[in-house]
Amino acid sequence: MKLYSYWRSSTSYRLRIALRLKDISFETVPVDLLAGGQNEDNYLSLNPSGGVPSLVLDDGAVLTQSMAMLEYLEAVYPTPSMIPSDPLDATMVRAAANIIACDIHPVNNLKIISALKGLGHSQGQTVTWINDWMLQGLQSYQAALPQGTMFSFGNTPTVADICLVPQLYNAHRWGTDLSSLTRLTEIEARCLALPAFASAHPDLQPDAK
Ligand SMILES: N[C@@H](CCC(=O)N[C@@H](CS)C(=O)NCC(=O)O)C(=O)O
Repeated sequence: MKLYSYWRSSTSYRLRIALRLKDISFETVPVDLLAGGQNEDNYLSLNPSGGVPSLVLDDGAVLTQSMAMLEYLEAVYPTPSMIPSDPLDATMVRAAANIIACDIHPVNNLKIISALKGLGHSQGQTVTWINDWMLQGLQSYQAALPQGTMFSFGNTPTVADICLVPQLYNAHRWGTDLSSLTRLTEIEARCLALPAFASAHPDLQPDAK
């Protein structure tokens, strides 16, 4: 498998964690988002949305959209599981993951921030924008968690944690005030103690700068 990705991309980070958790070997193909690699014709032919990640399977099939890719990996490589088998539990996990994937990430994506700057907003204003959406979404995520679990849901990581840890990486990077979110930072520390999460960290990727 080839994972087209960018070291600091949180959606790419989700895929790296899942692939490592399931012990699936893959090759990293860097796409430099700051140099516009996502908008070059050869990349757009893989992923017409101009975003990373894209996953090219050994038979040449191209998968896009990180949440759909996580579902694919779970279906084809079910062990260890990252989505509970009980439909109600699975829905709770997916709902928390989607707070990050649908409510936080899209409004903070590079192309949105560039568009805000194009409309005349300053760097300071866009950082305030990023942090406002991040805090609001992460507070909702924390409120959605059951009490007393080691990870977001239960005692093993799920797709919710796989979305949470990359989002918290962004939160640290942009200086989001996490003082009201200690449950999340405790879960983050437990996740990062696991080799699959630790080895997926942006700083350890071949294209890290
Ligand atoms: N919903 C897509 C989003 C993909 C996406 O936009 N990824 C970001 C990086 S985290 C990106 O490539 N941004 C490029 C840009 O905004 O130009 C997914 O989950 O895969």
